[in-house]
Amino acid sequence: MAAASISSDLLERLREALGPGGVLTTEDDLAPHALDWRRLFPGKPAAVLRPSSTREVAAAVALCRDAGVAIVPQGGHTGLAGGATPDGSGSQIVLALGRMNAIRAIDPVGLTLEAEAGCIVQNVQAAAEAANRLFPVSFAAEGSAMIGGMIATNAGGINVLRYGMTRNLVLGLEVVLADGTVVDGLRALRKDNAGYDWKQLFIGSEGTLGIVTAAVLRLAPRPLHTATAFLAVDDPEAALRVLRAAQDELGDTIQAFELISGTSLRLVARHAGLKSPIADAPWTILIEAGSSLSGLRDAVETMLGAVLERGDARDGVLAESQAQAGKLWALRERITESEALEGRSIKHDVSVPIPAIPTFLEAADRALAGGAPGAVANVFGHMGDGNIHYNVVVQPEQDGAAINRLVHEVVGRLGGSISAEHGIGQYRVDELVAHRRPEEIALAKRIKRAMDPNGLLNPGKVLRGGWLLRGNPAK
Ligand code: 2HG
Ligand code: ZN
Repeated sequence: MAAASISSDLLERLREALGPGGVLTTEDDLAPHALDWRRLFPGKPAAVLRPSSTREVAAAVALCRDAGVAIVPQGGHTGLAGGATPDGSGSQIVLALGRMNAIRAIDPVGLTLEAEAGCIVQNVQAAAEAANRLFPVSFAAEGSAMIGGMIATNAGGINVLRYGMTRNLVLGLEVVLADGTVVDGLRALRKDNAGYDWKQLFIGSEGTLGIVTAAVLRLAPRPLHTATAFLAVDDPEAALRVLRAAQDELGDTIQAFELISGTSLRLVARHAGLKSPIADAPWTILIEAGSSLSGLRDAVETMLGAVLERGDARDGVLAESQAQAGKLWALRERITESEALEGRSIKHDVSVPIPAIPTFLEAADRALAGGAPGAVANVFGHMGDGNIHYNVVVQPEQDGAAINRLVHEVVGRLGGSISAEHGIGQYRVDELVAHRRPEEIALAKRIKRAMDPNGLLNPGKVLRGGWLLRGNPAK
């Protein structure tokens, strides 16, 4: 079947540039690329391109630019903000990077790894591990998510507390610009202060400024020992006290500090069949510490003893083995899929200053009880980073936009962010404008105009389109 609204001439040229397997147009071939993981943002690709090299990406981008056709870059499309699916017009081309999946180099002494955009995150972790090093970015979708998407969304995950977001772990970047120019900044340098750090513009820009084709990633030494503890607490205030104790007593060895509500654990029990080792706790905390020095386990045990004795924690278990730690982590990692099986949910990926988390949760619960009776908040997240996933499981008739406003109003009041780690995509485009200062939006538009003057890179994501082609960035 001929692709929808792009010319056969363009298709012909793309086939010449990418080879016959590099251009998909049948409905069956397009279908897997048309829908995001949550099935919230269905689109209609005109075609799907599958380049196998940076040179092919550049050729495809240049051809689309000449034809005035928009491109939507796509990795493992596990994103939660609809950033990687096209709109429904049938006029946008998806550029799927999965064939570019080589790990080009690994340097265990320089602590760097060079990978192409289509590498699965888990494969990069495994390659680092095989060299006895750690690639620290880790999140539930790592088995399908790709390096390009991870960079384009500046992915966070469970180890941000110790290693920072993706932004902190990219040393060098190769990108294809909107006109097809390849910019090769694949430097494996840990210090590089020569001029603008332009790669940061592309990290977290969700494919709206250029297309990431490869990166040099920062590795870390692998902690020889880890200790994983699971604790029950009465409320988020108590969780905050435990965080303080962990900071005081475990110092820089803490690599994850996750807060999990009783509601989340009930969802995981119901849909994934996994049981918490601590029954009926209103809140639980999953802490992981790592170190190459001995004595880590003793330190975690001492910290647990102290918080139990003070009554900050009610109950606690310390994993006896890697297998047990894995079981504790499964309780955390399977929340998202369990929530999806429960029904429709309105997600809020918010951050507030860490000490404000209890206030946020109390105020959001109050707003929800008043404005959306019967809705249940599935609360979990990266408490050590101030990042809470306040996901509201709603009845079909409930108004998602109104719930968004209620929760985000509280976030705004507390000086927080409406997207801590998932990005804006198409999900939060309108809300971004309401939650950033006009000068910030105007600056973002100036950058977009400079990088993508024809508005052909992932249009409608992060910033709504239209203004660019009307010619007035102030609109
Ligand atoms: C996580 O922390 C992910 O597991 C997904 O960021 C969160 O499902 C969500 O809202
Ligand atoms: Zn998260």
